[in-house]
Amino acid sequence: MKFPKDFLFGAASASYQVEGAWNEDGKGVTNWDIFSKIPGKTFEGTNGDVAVDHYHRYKEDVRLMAEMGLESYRFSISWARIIPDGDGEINEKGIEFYNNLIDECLKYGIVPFVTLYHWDLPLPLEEDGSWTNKRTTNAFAKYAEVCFKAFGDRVKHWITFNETIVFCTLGYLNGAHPPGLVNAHKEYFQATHNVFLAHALAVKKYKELKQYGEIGITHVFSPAFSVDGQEDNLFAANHANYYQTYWYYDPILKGEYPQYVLDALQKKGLTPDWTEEELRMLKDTAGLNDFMGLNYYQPARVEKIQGTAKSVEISRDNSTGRPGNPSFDGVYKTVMMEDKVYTKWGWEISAEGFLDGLRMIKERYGDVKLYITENGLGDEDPVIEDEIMDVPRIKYIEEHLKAVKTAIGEGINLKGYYAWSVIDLLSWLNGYKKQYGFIYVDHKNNLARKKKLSFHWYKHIIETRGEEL
Ligand code: BGP
Repeated sequence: MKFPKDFLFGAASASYQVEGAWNEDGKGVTNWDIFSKIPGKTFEGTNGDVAVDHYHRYKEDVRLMAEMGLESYRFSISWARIIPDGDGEINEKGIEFYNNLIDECLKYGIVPFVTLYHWDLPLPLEEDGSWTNKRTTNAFAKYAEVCFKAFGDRVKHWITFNETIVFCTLGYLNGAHPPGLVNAHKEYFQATHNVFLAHALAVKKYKELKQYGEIGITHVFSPAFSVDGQEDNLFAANHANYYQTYWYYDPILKGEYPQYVLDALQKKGLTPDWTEEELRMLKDTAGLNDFMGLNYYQPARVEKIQGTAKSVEISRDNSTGRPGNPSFDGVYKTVMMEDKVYTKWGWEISAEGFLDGLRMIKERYGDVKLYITENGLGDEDPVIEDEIMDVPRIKYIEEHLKAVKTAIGEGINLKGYYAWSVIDLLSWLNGYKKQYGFIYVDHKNNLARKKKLSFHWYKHIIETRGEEL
């Protein structure tokens, strides 16, 4: 079987992780420009000031993507390039950069798939309460509208937010992302609600503009499975799915929050401040959302914590996705299992978990259109006689594409696959050491680009539309 003709083979990046040019052409300062420079916050103090200089080298990068046969490029817009202070004046130079990038993609027939928010927030908004303040929600709606009007004639695929769970968990519970708060439970839930509301406002605006493209959101997809058949662990896995998946997907796809979580929040006094009007807004826009983007790296293997364990403060080292952390409410923890396979960074490799998770999504949300907006292997790539022999990455993507194929065969409505990442880039907490790209960046040689083995492999997969998978 070949992948259907309308299925997009793509790859992804995010502004802060690739662009660099952090203070050029009128760009405003962002939360990450500041946070990454606080000692101890990032791996070996790395930051995105230069990143892989995509801002200046986008033409070369897009040409390489075209050579690879890439059908679609998922990238994010840096809000602070468009509106430097978050909700004030528009910076024409920022508009110009993304116009150029979009046009460069279109020149080669590469479909731009644009994320509006991949974590870099203009500093004035960050300093005014970040996502706990509805000022940020409203500012986002305005920024989204500016982008729709500037780019919507050519961009027909929009993602409002990337992985709300990650920037909220790491920002408000673990202290590992801005604003760097720890165990701020109330703020955490408030921030998630304000993001869902911002998403709804943007979706509504997009539909009003009648640009006839599609808009959705991207969430982490980390389905939870019990470590065994024991009742308390099965309970824990279900509990984890409610907090880690349904809390994030339900307001978008069903237009309401899961009652199971709402009840617990009410008991604990953690219910976000919201109005009837806001809740109605979620309800009214749920049907307008066109798709759900899923970023899948690994499933969660879950075990019930016995007794009255308390949630603990989690350091940066424990915030990099490796299992072993307790849930914020002390109900369960994620664990590593002996019979599973893990990457060098302790992330489980499981295409089966991917497929089972997709089935779970279909069961709960029906026929919703899905894109895999990220999936890939973080590794230290072997270099043999000057060639980057990233065979483990090829294996990883191969297995996961096979799962996608099986899922499509089962009637799951999957319309595209975006490998993370198109090019080696800055990992938020792992610096440049953890590589994901099809294109290698030589940090010892003026950031020169080089094709990896996986580049040629992915090109072949795209050319043959995955027939051999
Ligand atoms: C996702 C993010 C990406 C990217 C990826 C890999 O959560 O959306 O931006 O960072 O994870 O993560 P890491 O670099 O930590 O391995």
